[in-house]
Amino acid sequence: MSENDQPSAARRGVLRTLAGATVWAGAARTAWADRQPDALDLPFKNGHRDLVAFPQKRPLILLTNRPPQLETPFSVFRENLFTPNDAFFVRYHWSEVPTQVDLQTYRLRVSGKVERPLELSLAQIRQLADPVTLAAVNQCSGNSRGLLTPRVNGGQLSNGAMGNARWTGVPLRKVLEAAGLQAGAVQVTFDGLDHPPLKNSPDFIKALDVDHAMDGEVMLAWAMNGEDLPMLNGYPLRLVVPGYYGTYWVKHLSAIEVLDRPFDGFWMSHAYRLPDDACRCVAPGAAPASTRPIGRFNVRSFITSLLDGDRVRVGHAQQVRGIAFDGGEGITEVAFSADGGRVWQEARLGKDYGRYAFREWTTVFKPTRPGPYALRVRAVNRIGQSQPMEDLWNPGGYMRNVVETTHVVAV
Ligand SMILES: Nc1nc2c(c(=O)[nH]1)N[C@H]1C(S)=C(S)[C@@H](COP(=O)(O)O)O[C@H]1N2
Ligand SMILES: [Mo]
Repeated sequence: MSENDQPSAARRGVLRTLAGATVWAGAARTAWADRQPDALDLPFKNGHRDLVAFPQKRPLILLTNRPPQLETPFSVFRENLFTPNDAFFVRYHWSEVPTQVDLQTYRLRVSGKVERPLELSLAQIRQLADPVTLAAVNQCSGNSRGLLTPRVNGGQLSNGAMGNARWTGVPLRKVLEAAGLQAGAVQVTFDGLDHPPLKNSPDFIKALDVDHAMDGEVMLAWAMNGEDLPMLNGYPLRLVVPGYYGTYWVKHLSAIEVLDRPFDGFWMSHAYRLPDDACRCVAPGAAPASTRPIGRFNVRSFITSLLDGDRVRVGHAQQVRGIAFDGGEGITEVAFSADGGRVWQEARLGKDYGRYAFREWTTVFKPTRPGPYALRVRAVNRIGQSQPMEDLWNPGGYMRNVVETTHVVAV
Protein backbone atom coordinates (compact mmCIF):
# COMPACT_ATOMS: atom_id res chain seq x y z
CA MET A 1 0.00 0.00 0.00
CA SER A 2 1.22 3.43 -0.75
CA GLU A 3 -1.09 6.07 0.59
CA ASN A 4 0.83 9.29 0.49
CA ASP A 5 2.96 9.52 -2.62
CA GLN A 6 0.16 10.05 -5.10
CA PRO A 7 -2.61 12.65 -5.28
CA SER A 8 -5.92 10.80 -5.10
CA ALA A 9 -8.35 10.88 -7.98
CA ALA A 10 -10.85 12.54 -5.68
CA ARG A 11 -8.38 15.36 -4.97
CA ARG A 12 -7.87 15.82 -8.67
CA GLY A 13 -11.62 16.44 -8.80
CA VAL A 14 -12.92 13.37 -10.57
CA LEU A 15 -16.41 12.97 -9.21
CA ARG A 16 -18.89 13.02 -6.41
CA THR A 17 -22.49 11.96 -6.04
CA LEU A 18 -25.55 14.15 -5.64
CA ALA A 19 -28.87 12.40 -5.08
CA GLY A 20 -28.03 9.65 -7.52
CA ALA A 21 -26.76 11.97 -10.26
CA THR A 22 -23.22 11.59 -11.43
CA VAL A 23 -20.96 14.60 -11.34
CA TRP A 24 -17.80 13.84 -13.22
CA ALA A 25 -15.76 16.89 -12.29
CA GLY A 26 -15.20 19.63 -9.78
CA ALA A 27 -15.63 17.40 -6.76
CA ALA A 28 -14.63 18.00 -3.19
CA ARG A 29 -13.54 15.26 -0.83
CA THR A 30 -16.07 14.37 1.82
CA ALA A 31 -15.15 13.67 5.43
CA TRP A 32 -16.23 10.09 4.88
CA ALA A 33 -13.95 9.63 1.90
CA ASP A 34 -11.11 11.08 3.94
CA ARG A 35 -11.12 8.08 6.21
CA GLN A 36 -10.49 5.66 3.34
CA PRO A 37 -7.09 4.87 1.91
CA ASP A 38 -6.52 6.82 -1.30
CA ALA A 39 -4.73 4.23 -3.35
CA LEU A 40 -3.25 0.77 -3.44
CA ASP A 41 -0.79 -1.26 -5.46
CA LEU A 42 -1.92 -4.27 -7.45
CA PRO A 43 0.72 -7.01 -7.64
CA PHE A 44 2.07 -6.26 -11.11
CA LYS A 45 4.09 -3.55 -12.84
CA ASN A 46 2.19 -0.26 -13.25
CA GLY A 47 -0.32 -1.59 -10.72
CA HIS A 48 -0.65 1.62 -8.71
CA ARG A 49 -4.35 2.53 -8.53
CA ASP A 50 -6.43 5.22 -6.91
CA LEU A 51 -9.39 4.19 -4.81
CA VAL A 52 -12.37 6.30 -5.86
CA ALA A 53 -15.99 6.41 -4.69
CA PHE A 54 -18.46 6.64 -7.56
CA PRO A 55 -22.20 7.13 -6.94
CA GLN A 56 -23.66 4.30 -4.80
CA LYS A 57 -20.17 2.79 -4.45
CA ARG A 58 -17.60 2.75 -1.68
CA PRO A 59 -14.05 3.62 -2.79
CA LEU A 60 -13.07 1.02 -5.41
CA ILE A 61 -9.99 0.46 -7.53
CA LEU A 62 -10.12 2.93 -10.42
CA LEU A 63 -9.20 1.45 -13.78
CA THR A 64 -10.75 4.12 -16.00
CA ASN A 65 -12.94 7.08 -15.27
CA ARG A 66 -14.76 7.42 -18.60
CA PRO A 67 -16.27 4.95 -18.95
CA PRO A 68 -16.36 4.03 -15.28
CA GLN A 69 -14.37 0.85 -14.71
CA LEU A 70 -13.89 -0.17 -11.10
CA GLU A 71 -12.34 -3.24 -9.55
CA THR A 72 -13.28 -4.67 -6.15
CA PRO A 73 -10.43 -4.61 -3.59
CA PHE A 74 -9.69 -8.25 -2.79
CA SER A 75 -10.19 -7.71 0.96
CA VAL A 76 -13.93 -7.41 0.22
CA PHE A 77 -14.01 -11.16 -0.52
CA ARG A 78 -12.50 -11.87 2.89
CA GLU A 79 -15.34 -9.98 4.58
CA ASN A 80 -18.27 -11.18 2.47
CA LEU A 81 -19.32 -14.36 0.66
CA PHE A 82 -21.94 -12.22 -1.12
CA THR A 83 -20.35 -9.12 -2.57
CA PRO A 84 -22.06 -5.96 -1.26
CA ASN A 85 -23.66 -3.85 -3.98
CA ASP A 86 -21.52 -0.85 -3.13
CA ALA A 87 -18.36 -2.95 -3.55
CA PHE A 88 -19.35 -4.79 -6.73
CA PHE A 89 -17.03 -4.22 -9.69
CA VAL A 90 -18.06 -2.09 -12.68
CA ARG A 91 -17.24 -2.65 -16.32
CA TYR A 92 -18.32 -0.60 -19.35
CA HIS A 93 -17.01 -0.32 -22.90
CA TRP A 94 -18.27 3.09 -23.97
CA SER A 95 -18.26 6.44 -22.22
CA GLU A 96 -21.91 7.38 -22.75
CA VAL A 97 -23.43 5.58 -19.77
CA PRO A 98 -26.78 6.44 -18.21
CA THR A 99 -26.56 8.32 -14.90
CA GLN A 100 -30.31 8.22 -14.32
CA VAL A 101 -33.23 6.31 -15.79
CA ASP A 102 -36.86 7.47 -15.55
CA LEU A 103 -39.12 4.48 -14.89
CA GLN A 104 -42.08 6.47 -16.28
CA THR A 105 -40.55 6.40 -19.72
CA TYR A 106 -38.21 3.38 -19.54
CA ARG A 107 -39.31 0.59 -21.88
CA LEU A 108 -37.86 -2.75 -22.94
CA ARG A 109 -38.50 -3.31 -26.63
CA VAL A 110 -38.82 -6.87 -27.95
CA SER A 111 -38.71 -7.10 -31.74
CA GLY A 112 -37.53 -9.14 -34.70
CA LYS A 113 -38.77 -12.65 -35.41
CA VAL A 114 -41.60 -12.54 -32.89
CA GLU A 115 -45.37 -12.87 -33.23
CA ARG A 116 -46.06 -9.81 -31.05
CA PRO A 117 -43.45 -7.03 -30.75
CA LEU A 118 -43.57 -5.64 -27.20
CA GLU A 119 -42.74 -2.45 -25.37
CA LEU A 120 -42.72 -3.27 -21.68
CA SER A 121 -42.41 -1.02 -18.65
CA LEU A 122 -40.52 -2.37 -15.65
CA ALA A 123 -43.85 -2.84 -13.85
CA GLN A 124 -45.14 -4.97 -16.76
CA ILE A 125 -41.96 -7.05 -16.79
CA ARG A 126 -42.31 -7.69 -13.05
CA GLN A 127 -45.84 -9.00 -13.66
CA LEU A 128 -44.83 -11.50 -16.33
CA ALA A 129 -43.98 -14.19 -13.79
CA ASP A 130 -43.35 -14.86 -10.12
CA PRO A 131 -39.96 -13.38 -9.29
CA VAL A 132 -37.05 -15.79 -8.93
CA THR A 133 -33.86 -15.24 -6.97
CA LEU A 134 -30.62 -16.94 -7.93
CA ALA A 135 -27.17 -16.70 -6.35
CA ALA A 136 -24.61 -16.33 -9.13
CA VAL A 137 -21.12 -15.06 -9.77
CA ASN A 138 -20.59 -12.35 -12.37
CA GLN A 139 -17.01 -12.31 -13.60
CA CYS A 140 -15.34 -10.31 -16.34
CA SER A 141 -13.59 -12.35 -19.05
CA GLY A 142 -10.48 -10.27 -18.35
CA ASN A 143 -10.51 -10.78 -14.59
CA SER A 144 -6.87 -11.22 -13.47
CA ARG A 145 -5.54 -10.16 -16.90
CA GLY A 146 -2.85 -7.97 -15.33
CA LEU A 147 -1.32 -11.03 -13.67
CA LEU A 148 -0.77 -12.86 -16.94
CA THR A 149 2.74 -13.29 -18.36
CA PRO A 150 3.53 -12.23 -20.96
CA ARG A 151 1.30 -9.21 -20.40
CA VAL A 152 -1.49 -8.52 -22.90
CA ASN A 153 -3.46 -5.44 -23.90
CA GLY A 154 -6.74 -4.66 -22.20
CA GLY A 155 -7.80 -3.57 -18.74
CA GLN A 156 -4.99 -4.45 -16.33
CA LEU A 157 -7.12 -6.11 -13.69
CA SER A 158 -6.10 -8.06 -10.64
CA ASN A 159 -8.52 -10.63 -9.17
CA GLY A 160 -11.32 -8.21 -8.29
CA ALA A 161 -13.36 -8.12 -11.51
CA MET A 162 -15.79 -10.64 -10.07
CA GLY A 163 -18.59 -10.69 -7.55
CA ASN A 164 -21.19 -13.02 -6.08
CA ALA A 165 -24.76 -11.75 -5.66
CA ARG A 166 -28.37 -12.83 -5.31
CA TRP A 167 -30.14 -11.70 -8.46
CA THR A 168 -33.91 -11.25 -8.53
CA GLY A 169 -35.97 -11.04 -11.68
CA VAL A 170 -38.02 -13.06 -14.15
CA PRO A 171 -36.77 -15.73 -16.55
CA LEU A 172 -35.96 -14.28 -19.97
CA ARG A 173 -38.02 -17.14 -21.34
CA LYS A 174 -41.22 -15.54 -19.97
CA VAL A 175 -40.59 -12.38 -21.96
CA LEU A 176 -39.79 -14.30 -25.13
CA GLU A 177 -42.90 -16.44 -24.64
CA ALA A 178 -45.00 -13.31 -24.22
CA ALA A 179 -43.66 -12.06 -27.55
CA GLY A 180 -43.92 -15.50 -29.19
CA LEU A 181 -40.89 -16.74 -31.13
CA GLN A 182 -41.42 -17.25 -34.83
CA ALA A 183 -40.24 -20.45 -36.48
CA GLY A 184 -36.64 -20.13 -37.61
CA ALA A 185 -35.47 -18.00 -34.67
CA VAL A 186 -31.72 -18.62 -34.22
CA GLN A 187 -30.26 -16.00 -31.88
CA VAL A 188 -31.45 -13.26 -29.57
CA THR A 189 -29.57 -9.96 -29.18
CA PHE A 190 -29.40 -7.67 -26.15
CA ASP A 191 -28.72 -3.94 -26.16
CA GLY A 192 -28.54 -1.47 -23.28
CA LEU A 193 -28.98 2.28 -22.83
CA ASP A 194 -25.24 3.08 -22.98
CA HIS A 195 -23.66 3.87 -26.31
CA PRO A 196 -20.41 4.93 -27.96
CA PRO A 197 -19.51 8.63 -28.16
CA LEU A 198 -19.23 8.39 -31.96
CA LYS A 199 -21.95 7.06 -34.22
CA ASN A 200 -19.63 4.88 -36.30
CA SER A 201 -18.30 2.92 -33.31
CA PRO A 202 -20.04 -0.38 -32.63
CA ASP A 203 -22.71 -0.18 -29.90
CA PHE A 204 -22.29 -2.82 -27.18
CA ILE A 205 -24.71 -5.57 -28.24
CA LYS A 206 -24.42 -9.25 -27.28
CA ALA A 207 -26.21 -12.38 -28.49
CA LEU A 208 -27.25 -15.76 -27.12
CA ASP A 209 -28.48 -18.80 -29.04
CA VAL A 210 -32.26 -19.18 -28.84
CA ASP A 211 -32.03 -22.42 -26.84
CA HIS A 212 -29.84 -20.72 -24.26
CA ALA A 213 -32.11 -17.68 -24.09
CA MET A 214 -35.08 -20.03 -23.57
CA ASP A 215 -33.44 -22.28 -20.94
CA GLY A 216 -35.44 -20.73 -18.09
CA GLU A 217 -32.31 -19.81 -16.16
CA VAL A 218 -31.16 -16.73 -18.05
CA MET A 219 -32.85 -13.92 -16.20
CA LEU A 220 -33.92 -10.30 -16.52
CA ALA A 221 -32.96 -8.99 -13.10
CA TRP A 222 -33.98 -5.73 -11.42
CA ALA A 223 -32.54 -6.48 -7.99
CA MET A 224 -29.22 -7.49 -6.57
CA ASN A 225 -28.85 -8.67 -2.98
CA GLY A 226 -32.43 -7.59 -2.30
CA GLU A 227 -32.08 -4.01 -3.53
CA ASP A 228 -32.55 -2.18 -6.83
CA LEU A 229 -29.54 -2.62 -9.09
CA PRO A 230 -27.02 0.15 -8.52
CA MET A 231 -26.98 2.48 -11.53
CA LEU A 232 -23.46 1.36 -12.43
CA ASN A 233 -24.49 -2.31 -12.36
CA GLY A 234 -27.31 -1.87 -14.85
CA TYR A 235 -30.32 -0.12 -13.30
CA PRO A 236 -33.17 -0.68 -13.89
CA LEU A 237 -32.81 -4.10 -15.55
CA ARG A 238 -29.95 -6.34 -16.64
CA LEU A 239 -29.45 -9.71 -18.18
CA VAL A 240 -28.12 -12.40 -15.82
CA VAL A 241 -26.55 -15.34 -17.66
CA PRO A 242 -25.63 -17.82 -14.91
CA GLY A 243 -22.22 -19.45 -15.33
CA TYR A 244 -21.29 -17.26 -18.30
CA TYR A 245 -18.76 -14.45 -18.41
CA GLY A 246 -20.00 -10.97 -17.57
CA THR A 247 -19.78 -9.80 -21.18
CA TYR A 248 -23.22 -11.40 -21.75
CA TRP A 249 -24.79 -9.77 -18.69
CA VAL A 250 -26.03 -6.71 -20.59
CA LYS A 251 -26.85 -3.75 -18.32
CA HIS A 252 -29.61 -1.12 -18.63
CA LEU A 253 -31.29 -3.57 -21.00
CA SER A 254 -33.50 -1.69 -23.47
CA ALA A 255 -33.82 -3.80 -26.59
CA ILE A 256 -34.14 -7.49 -27.33
CA GLU A 257 -34.20 -8.62 -30.94
CA VAL A 258 -34.87 -12.13 -32.22
CA LEU A 259 -32.85 -13.03 -35.32
CA ASP A 260 -33.20 -15.80 -37.90
CA ARG A 261 -29.38 -15.90 -38.28
CA PRO A 262 -26.32 -15.66 -36.04
CA PHE A 263 -25.65 -12.07 -34.95
CA ASP A 264 -22.51 -10.69 -36.58
CA GLY A 265 -22.00 -7.49 -34.54
CA PHE A 266 -18.50 -6.47 -33.45
CA TRP A 267 -18.84 -7.61 -29.81
CA MET A 268 -19.64 -11.15 -30.93
CA SER A 269 -17.67 -11.52 -34.16
CA HIS A 270 -14.47 -9.69 -33.17
CA ALA A 271 -14.28 -9.15 -29.42
CA TYR A 272 -14.53 -11.69 -26.60
CA ARG A 273 -13.32 -14.59 -28.69
CA LEU A 274 -11.04 -17.44 -27.65
CA PRO A 275 -8.76 -19.88 -29.45
CA ASP A 276 -11.04 -22.65 -30.66
CA ASP A 277 -9.23 -25.52 -28.93
CA ALA A 278 -9.63 -27.49 -25.71
CA CYS A 279 -7.43 -25.27 -23.53
CA ARG A 280 -8.60 -22.04 -25.23
CA CYS A 281 -4.92 -21.18 -25.26
CA VAL A 282 -2.03 -20.64 -27.66
CA ALA A 283 1.71 -20.27 -27.14
CA PRO A 284 2.34 -16.77 -25.77
CA GLY A 285 2.37 -14.32 -28.66
CA ALA A 286 0.89 -16.73 -31.21
CA ALA A 287 -2.29 -16.00 -33.15
CA PRO A 288 -5.03 -18.64 -32.89
CA ALA A 289 -5.91 -20.45 -36.14
CA SER A 290 -9.61 -20.09 -35.38
CA THR A 291 -11.69 -18.58 -32.61
CA ARG A 292 -15.10 -18.86 -31.02
CA PRO A 293 -17.10 -16.68 -28.60
CA ILE A 294 -16.23 -16.94 -24.93
CA GLY A 295 -18.71 -19.01 -22.92
CA ARG A 296 -18.81 -20.44 -19.41
CA PHE A 297 -16.44 -19.79 -16.53
CA ASN A 298 -13.66 -22.26 -15.90
CA VAL A 299 -12.84 -23.44 -12.36
CA ARG A 300 -11.29 -20.91 -9.97
CA SER A 301 -10.40 -20.81 -6.29
CA PHE A 302 -8.87 -18.23 -3.98
CA ILE A 303 -7.65 -17.90 -0.44
CA THR A 304 -9.49 -14.93 1.05
CA SER A 305 -8.64 -14.99 4.78
CA LEU A 306 -4.95 -14.33 4.12
CA LEU A 307 -3.57 -11.79 1.68
CA ASP A 308 -0.11 -11.69 0.12
CA GLY A 309 2.40 -10.44 2.67
CA ASP A 310 0.33 -11.31 5.75
CA ARG A 311 2.11 -12.60 8.87
CA VAL A 312 1.06 -15.77 10.69
CA ARG A 313 2.23 -17.22 14.02
CA VAL A 314 4.59 -20.21 14.19
CA GLY A 315 3.03 -23.13 16.07
CA HIS A 316 -0.44 -21.61 15.91
CA ALA A 317 -3.10 -23.65 14.13
CA GLN A 318 -5.27 -21.21 12.27
CA GLN A 319 -8.29 -21.52 10.06
CA VAL A 320 -7.69 -20.58 6.43
CA ARG A 321 -10.74 -19.65 4.40
CA GLY A 322 -11.50 -18.99 0.77
CA ILE A 323 -13.87 -19.28 -2.16
CA ALA A 324 -14.22 -21.45 -5.26
CA PHE A 325 -16.61 -21.40 -8.22
CA ASP A 326 -17.06 -22.62 -11.78
CA GLY A 327 -19.43 -22.25 -14.72
CA GLY A 328 -22.28 -24.16 -13.14
CA GLU A 329 -21.28 -27.79 -12.63
CA GLY A 330 -20.64 -26.99 -8.99
CA ILE A 331 -17.48 -27.31 -6.89
CA THR A 332 -17.04 -30.74 -5.34
CA GLU A 333 -13.50 -30.61 -3.99
CA VAL A 334 -10.96 -28.04 -2.83
CA ALA A 335 -7.35 -28.88 -1.97
CA PHE A 336 -4.96 -26.66 -0.01
CA SER A 337 -1.16 -26.75 0.05
CA ALA A 338 1.11 -24.92 2.48
CA ASP A 339 4.32 -25.82 0.64
CA GLY A 340 3.85 -24.41 -2.83
CA GLY A 341 1.98 -27.42 -4.17
CA ARG A 342 3.95 -30.48 -3.09
CA VAL A 343 1.65 -31.78 -0.35
CA TRP A 344 -2.09 -31.18 -0.57
CA GLN A 345 -4.79 -31.51 2.07
CA GLU A 346 -8.52 -31.58 1.42
CA ALA A 347 -10.41 -28.50 2.55
CA ARG A 348 -13.93 -28.56 3.97
CA LEU A 349 -16.67 -27.12 1.78
CA GLY A 350 -19.04 -24.57 3.30
CA LYS A 351 -22.74 -24.02 2.73
CA ASP A 352 -23.95 -24.65 -0.81
CA TYR A 353 -25.77 -21.58 -2.16
CA GLY A 354 -26.24 -23.20 -5.56
CA ARG A 355 -24.00 -24.23 -8.40
CA TYR A 356 -23.46 -20.69 -9.71
CA ALA A 357 -22.44 -19.07 -6.42
CA PHE A 358 -19.15 -18.72 -4.54
CA ARG A 359 -18.57 -21.88 -2.49
CA GLU A 360 -16.78 -21.18 0.75
CA TRP A 361 -14.07 -23.57 1.94
CA THR A 362 -12.03 -23.79 5.13
CA THR A 363 -9.00 -25.70 6.31
CA VAL A 364 -6.41 -25.55 9.07
CA PHE A 365 -2.87 -24.28 8.57
CA LYS A 366 -0.23 -24.64 11.29
CA PRO A 367 3.17 -23.25 10.37
CA THR A 368 5.87 -25.26 12.13
CA ARG A 369 8.90 -23.09 11.38
CA PRO A 370 9.48 -19.38 10.85
CA GLY A 371 9.88 -18.04 7.32
CA PRO A 372 7.98 -17.76 4.05
CA TYR A 373 5.10 -20.06 3.09
CA ALA A 374 3.58 -20.37 -0.39
CA LEU A 375 -0.07 -21.24 0.16
CA ARG A 376 -1.91 -22.66 -2.83
CA VAL A 377 -5.49 -23.69 -3.47
CA ARG A 378 -6.98 -25.79 -6.23
CA ALA A 379 -10.63 -26.68 -6.85
CA VAL A 380 -12.32 -29.47 -8.81
CA ASN A 381 -15.86 -29.40 -10.17
CA ARG A 382 -18.49 -32.12 -10.47
CA ILE A 383 -17.21 -33.27 -13.87
CA GLY A 384 -13.56 -33.36 -12.80
CA GLN A 385 -12.38 -30.09 -14.29
CA SER A 386 -9.73 -28.28 -12.30
CA GLN A 387 -7.13 -25.50 -12.58
CA PRO A 388 -3.74 -25.53 -14.33
CA MET A 389 -0.54 -25.16 -12.27
CA GLU A 390 0.90 -22.80 -14.91
CA ASP A 391 -0.76 -19.89 -16.75
CA LEU A 392 -2.55 -20.67 -19.99
CA TRP A 393 -2.22 -17.78 -22.44
CA ASN A 394 -4.51 -16.32 -25.10
CA PRO A 395 -4.34 -12.96 -26.92
CA GLY A 396 -7.32 -11.47 -25.05
CA GLY A 397 -5.89 -12.37 -21.66
CA TYR A 398 -9.22 -14.05 -20.89
CA MET A 399 -10.15 -16.82 -18.49
CA ARG A 400 -7.07 -16.84 -16.30
CA ASN A 401 -7.55 -19.64 -13.79
CA VAL A 402 -4.07 -20.76 -12.78
CA VAL A 403 -3.73 -22.23 -9.28
CA GLU A 404 -3.20 -19.12 -7.15
CA THR A 405 -0.38 -18.69 -4.66
CA THR A 406 -0.62 -16.54 -1.53
CA HIS A 407 2.74 -15.71 0.06
CA VAL A 408 2.72 -15.34 3.85
CA VAL A 409 5.47 -15.21 6.47
CA ALA A 410 5.43 -17.17 9.74
CA VAL A 411 7.03 -15.37 12.67
N1 LIG B 1 -24.88 -2.12 -21.30
C1 LIG B 1 -23.72 -2.72 -21.05
N2 LIG B 1 -23.74 -3.89 -20.41
C2 LIG B 1 -22.59 -4.52 -20.11
C3 LIG B 1 -21.33 -4.00 -20.50
C4 LIG B 1 -21.34 -2.75 -21.20
O1 LIG B 1 -20.29 -2.21 -21.59
N3 LIG B 1 -22.55 -2.14 -21.44
N4 LIG B 1 -20.17 -4.69 -20.21
C5 LIG B 1 -20.31 -6.12 -19.92
C6 LIG B 1 -19.12 -6.72 -19.32
S1 LIG B 1 -17.81 -7.05 -20.34
C7 LIG B 1 -19.09 -7.14 -18.02
S2 LIG B 1 -17.73 -7.94 -17.38
C8 LIG B 1 -20.25 -6.92 -17.11
C9 LIG B 1 -19.82 -6.33 -15.80
O2 LIG B 1 -20.95 -6.15 -14.98
P1 LIG B 1 -20.90 -5.08 -13.82
O3 LIG B 1 -20.43 -3.78 -14.40
O4 LIG B 1 -22.27 -5.01 -13.25
O5 LIG B 1 -19.93 -5.60 -12.78
O6 LIG B 1 -21.21 -6.07 -17.70
C10 LIG B 1 -21.51 -6.42 -19.04
N5 LIG B 1 -22.68 -5.69 -19.45
MO1 LIG C 1 -16.09 -8.05 -19.18
